[in-house]
Amino acid sequence: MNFKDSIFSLFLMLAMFFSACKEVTPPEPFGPVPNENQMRWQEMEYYGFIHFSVNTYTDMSWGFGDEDPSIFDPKELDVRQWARIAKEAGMTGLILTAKHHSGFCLWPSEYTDYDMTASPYKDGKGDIVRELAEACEEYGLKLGIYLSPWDRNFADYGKPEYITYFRNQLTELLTNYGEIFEIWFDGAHGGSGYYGGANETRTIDRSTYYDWGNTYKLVRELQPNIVIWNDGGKRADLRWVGTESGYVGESNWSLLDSLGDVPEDMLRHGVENGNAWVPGEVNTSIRPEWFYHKREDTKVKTLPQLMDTYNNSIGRNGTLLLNFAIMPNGLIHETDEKNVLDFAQAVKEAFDEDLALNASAEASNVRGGSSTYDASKAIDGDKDTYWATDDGVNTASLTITFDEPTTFNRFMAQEYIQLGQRVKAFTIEAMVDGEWKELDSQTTIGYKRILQFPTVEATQLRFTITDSKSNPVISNIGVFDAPQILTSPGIIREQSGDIRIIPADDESVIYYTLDGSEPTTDSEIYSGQIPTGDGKVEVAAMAFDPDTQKSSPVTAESFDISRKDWKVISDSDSKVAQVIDGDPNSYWHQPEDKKLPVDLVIDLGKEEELTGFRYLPDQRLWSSGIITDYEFYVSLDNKTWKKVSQGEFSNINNNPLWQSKGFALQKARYIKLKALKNTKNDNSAGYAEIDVITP
Ligand code: FUL
Repeated sequence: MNFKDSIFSLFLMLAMFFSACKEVTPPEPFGPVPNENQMRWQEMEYYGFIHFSVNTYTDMSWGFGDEDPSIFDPKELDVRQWARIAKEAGMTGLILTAKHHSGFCLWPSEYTDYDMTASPYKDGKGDIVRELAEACEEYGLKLGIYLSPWDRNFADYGKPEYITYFRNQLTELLTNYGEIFEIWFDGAHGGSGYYGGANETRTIDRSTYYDWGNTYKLVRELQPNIVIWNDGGKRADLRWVGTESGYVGESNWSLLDSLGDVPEDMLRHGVENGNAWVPGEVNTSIRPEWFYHKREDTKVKTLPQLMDTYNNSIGRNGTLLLNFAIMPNGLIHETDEKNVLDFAQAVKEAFDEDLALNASAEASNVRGGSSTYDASKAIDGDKDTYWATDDGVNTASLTITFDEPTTFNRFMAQEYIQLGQRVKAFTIEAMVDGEWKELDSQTTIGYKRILQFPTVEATQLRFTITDSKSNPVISNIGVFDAPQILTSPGIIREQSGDIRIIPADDESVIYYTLDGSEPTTDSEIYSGQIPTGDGKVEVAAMAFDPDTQKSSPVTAESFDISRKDWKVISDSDSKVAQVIDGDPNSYWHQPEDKKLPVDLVIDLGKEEELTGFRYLPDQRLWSSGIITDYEFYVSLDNKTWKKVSQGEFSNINNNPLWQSKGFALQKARYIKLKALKNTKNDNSAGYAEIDVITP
């Protein structure tokens, strides 16, 4: 090599050295990004709700505000039990209904007597907010507060005076109990209430009445690290997802751009090009309702239901806020504890071993060719490192190669959302027997996306981003082999009185009992409709997989008298019988020309003794005609009617479940449900089912 050549090689080496050392700049943030409080909150992922108030003692969904505070008497109250269960369940915090719509305060408030000082608990010296703050501290949980803006007790609710009262209470709660991670301003404003004895209906304009701008300012001054949840009035830090059933849309953008009330569809999916970061929180109860009702002891969500909730919330770029309804004695029911801990165990079993961690990864494009942003950063289990592509490269793929053929059935991806939510569409494929097989094709990712699919054995997995708003920035990819969980069957009783059991899959065997006992593999095998006669019947059923010898949780349903001889006589429409056909998914609506109030009259076929009735609204998403205010009548001759119940179906707008109303024993051949008002304040009335309660 001559001198010229050596100089040239030296230059070349130096040039290569400097280019290797050259810092490749990280991607610029794209669009709105989470602030620090939202980021901290997002990483909490899963936390609990506690519903407890005077209406726990009256068996109501909402207190009216006139409940005697002395009924609030939790003899075995132990908030450490709540905190222990939450911690063991893997939760990161607890949000307490410090004041629900009843107005009753779970702390001694300087500004009202309708609080702990009027309760026999600890002779009026109790402070449940303080006790829970201490228990949360002990168990390493964060504390959140639900303070209902609607107060059905306060005499001045509806006037400006209430806003001062509300802010005073807010100040007490956000000053005296340490750090609060989230404040929950419920959007329900039902109208009627006790209001200091006025017993009337008051309407407010929820976008202006609370002067949210100044209320938020106060909140942030008192708790700089807090996140604000508000489902109405004014956009806050977090958004409701438009349902209390435990899921958010499959496409879920953490963005919004509306300032006032947001349409339900946007709540569910966010807004792709929204101008503000407002991520979704999935709030749902472990029981059908938020407050404790003994009748729901057999209705606690089971492991497969909770797993679905997990996949449809945390697995869809949401957080999960799961509610415990405290019993009148002050404790969480043992079934709720068992089911939530079984769920925690199952989540651990499903996601503890990330099969991608021991694999290798290669990407079709790496930002600046730099090792800082290469594919390995997506499978290193470190949330602070990421794989990114060059600016302008919005489609790319990353292939994971396993050391040996690997079985899996779950895929998890996370975007590095500190730089914005970008991915619009992606596909995953597995290399099975030498060929790529598509496993799933989906839309958004966000903070976390989990996909489930039938188990495959594969040597490679390819993750392809097919559309993105900007160059993708992926912080984590996980691959898991989750154990199978069998889903419980559904049970309905048809109008004929026959029982129909609906399996969740084709392979399992269904075992059932009709005497209230737990089914086992010695019980009867279901092979078709079961005739059960006219009386009441208790059915319990489970699915069993003969291959794995695993069984599902038991579904238990109690049915009242059969509706075989019933006939809806207030309308001759051929479809009207859908309201008594036993199928919760069929429905009937009053003809459009009928205005509220409108009656639905049923002939029971013979005289019966009744102690209540039940109403299930149309179960379709965003259905119209959901009745909120009603009157219920009975008659022996379809001429003389007696009103035996009237009132509201409290939380039916957000949670359209079976509504049960009891009354003193009545003899009746005819029943009449009069719909007075619905959730949308228009003239429609719809029904999925009507039933009665007999002694
Ligand atoms: C709803 C309330 O009306 C329910 O009672 C419950 O508190 C739930 C979390 O929010 O809107």
